[in-house]
Amino acid sequence: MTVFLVIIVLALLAVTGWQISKIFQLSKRPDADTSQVANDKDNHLHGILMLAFVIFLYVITVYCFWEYGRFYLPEAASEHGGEYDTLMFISIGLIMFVQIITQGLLHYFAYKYKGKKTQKALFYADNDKLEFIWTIIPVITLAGLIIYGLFTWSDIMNVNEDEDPMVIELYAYQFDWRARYSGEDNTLGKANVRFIEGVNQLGVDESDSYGKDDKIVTELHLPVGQPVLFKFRSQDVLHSAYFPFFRAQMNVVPGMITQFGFTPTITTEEMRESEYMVDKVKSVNEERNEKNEELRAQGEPTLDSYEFDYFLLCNKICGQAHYNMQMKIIVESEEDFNAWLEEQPTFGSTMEESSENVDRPEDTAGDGTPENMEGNDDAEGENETENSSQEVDAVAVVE
Ligand SMILES: [Cu+2]
Repeated sequence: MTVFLVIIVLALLAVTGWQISKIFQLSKRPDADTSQVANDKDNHLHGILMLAFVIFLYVITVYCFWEYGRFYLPEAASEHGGEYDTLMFISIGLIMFVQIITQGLLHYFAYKYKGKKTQKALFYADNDKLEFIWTIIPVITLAGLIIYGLFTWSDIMNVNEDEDPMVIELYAYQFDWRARYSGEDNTLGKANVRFIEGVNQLGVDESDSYGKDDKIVTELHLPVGQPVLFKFRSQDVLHSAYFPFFRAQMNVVPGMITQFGFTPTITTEEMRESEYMVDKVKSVNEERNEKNEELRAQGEPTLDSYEFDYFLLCNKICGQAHYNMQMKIIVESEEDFNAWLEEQPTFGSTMEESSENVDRPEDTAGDGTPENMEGNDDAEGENETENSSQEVDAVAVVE
């Protein structure tokens, strides 16, 4: 309704403006120039406006770089990140250089050769030499850029199997991530959404021996300096795994496995101590403190102070809670990583535990009547207990 009213008001304003301009035209002196054809004065004004517009464009460009340049990401935290940044800076630099010159010339010529009564346009059919120059220069430049881009692309995308990368599956679903480490054998067990049941949230094939030692976790830990190969799988819709600090992104497509490999080079701790991050964290916390004063005055709960962490984000709008689809990434030393991984339960042990719980309903049901349950052959009762115990486990994994 409000939108409808706003549209009506805008339409009425437009009609008013049009009527006012008509009144101005009627009130002009009879000897004034009412011709629809632009005269020298109009052309001069348009020429000046063309110049003013390009100056405005340049000023706003410089201002944006100055003001928002600080939002650019810091040094890449992965091995290939530097290559990626160089490719991007060279491309942006080249585009900016050509853009500034051609845009400036375009507007300057519009001003310089503005229409004049005394001036007649020259008929000039073509010039082979000029056409050759303005074709061959972009062709060479673009071909160079594309070839350089292709080499960088294949450098980044081709995973060097000789480096023996650690294989990790990243599993996306509305609206969260899970990571599955491939265990001692560095081979992921087969998986399929059809196997999703109870605690087996990722649908790992229980009959595949490679899957027994897989470890499913809610937080991604990576050892610094170790090549990692990610295999992406989606449960439902199209997602996109986005690691901005590592300059990596890959679509996560239902029904197929996509992959991307990189080597993290900066630990979470090192990134926290970097000059860039210290400044950023400080400014975020200053803002939060200001906000907290307001919140305190209103008697509302205050915000926690911010600490930097790497995150895996979803970069495809995949549904209502897409904005909140993220998983913490911790890059740490190999010893810390190994100690952490050691503590995580394997898929095999999780499944065993869950089936044990199903076999012994008294453990989870806790109603103190195991004798009654044991003596009860009613299939319905059994199923009920099975479902409830699986639910308890499923919740434990999700949390
Ligand atoms: Cu998503």
